[in-house]
Amino acid sequence: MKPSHIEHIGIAVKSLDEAIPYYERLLGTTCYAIETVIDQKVKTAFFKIGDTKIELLESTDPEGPVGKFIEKKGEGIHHIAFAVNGLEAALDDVREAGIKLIDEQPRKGAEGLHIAFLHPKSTFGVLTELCEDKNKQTK
Ligand code: CMX
Repeated sequence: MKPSHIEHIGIAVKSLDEAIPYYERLLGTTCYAIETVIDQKVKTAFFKIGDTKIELLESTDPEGPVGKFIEKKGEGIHHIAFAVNGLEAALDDVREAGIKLIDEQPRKGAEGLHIAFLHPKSTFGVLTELCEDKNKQTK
């Protein structure tokens, strides 16, 4: 497996309304998309910075993964996502390396990406996402 780039960094925030203006000013760009991912119990807001995105995550349910994260650790960096070509093969590599998967199979994430999470307990404490954009294969 050889990721092509950091696809996005996920940042847990209590309020998108409060965080968006800060990031717009910091990055000198506007938020280009807001999307609710119902099954993940989050509302997301996206910014582009080069090939990488910043994904702000506001929980829609205190029992969802981001709600629980904020309750335990407060706001902050929640996960890092690497872009790969061939997500199924990448997951086979990860399995072979003995890394624990949260998602055994790719599933649909925000922006129509195919995604899978690796468990932070086997990735040195960093919730790690692998993702593939089937419409935009990276080199
Ligand atoms: N980064 C690092 N560690 C994390 C973490 C994170 N983002 N989220 C949870 N953990 C740790 C907790 O601190 C806890 O550690 P301790 O056992 O040492 O206390 C442990 O993982 C278990 O946490 P928990 O609060 O009991 O939560 P669960 O076990 O129910 O779930 C996890 C943990 C990682 C499996 C779950 O949050 C998950 O499936 N995450 C992936 C999906 C996700 O985060 N989706 C939101 C993003 C949506 C998107 O981008 O599309």
